Amino acid sequence: MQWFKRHLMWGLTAWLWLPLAGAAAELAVDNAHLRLLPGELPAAGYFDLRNTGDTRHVLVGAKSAAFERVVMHESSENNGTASMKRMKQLTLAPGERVRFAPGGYHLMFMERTRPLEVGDEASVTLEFVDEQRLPVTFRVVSPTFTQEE
Ligand SMILES: [Cu+2]
Repeated sequence: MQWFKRHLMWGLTAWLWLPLAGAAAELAVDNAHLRLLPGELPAAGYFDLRNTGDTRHVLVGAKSAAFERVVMHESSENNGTASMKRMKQLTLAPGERVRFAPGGYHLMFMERTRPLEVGDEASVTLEFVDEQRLPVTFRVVSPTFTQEE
């Protein structure tokens, strides 16, 4: 019985880690930062996401213990009016690189669960189809921060 239990545990551990290892090995994130806004306004998450593998990956959302909810948005401008809409998923082809940046794709972090200050780090998990997860550390930046190219 002891033998069986140990092998069952190893089996479960391997099973839990395989999808994560698969995603983490084929996806890379650069320049992850979270722009705070005053008061209760949502914070915006920006980053570069690269698919370094040879299969496609589909981003479906994100989670963070520091916020109640995280949603994916796409900003657009029509006749001078800025708006944003909810994105359900974003597909990255093999070798594709997608930039989450002001005026385009972004993550919206709603309702802080704890105080955050400029200079802090926030742990975020990017979620992909097939239960794949990618942990990313976001640097907390000020409302006026603009990324250098
Ligand atoms: Cu938004």
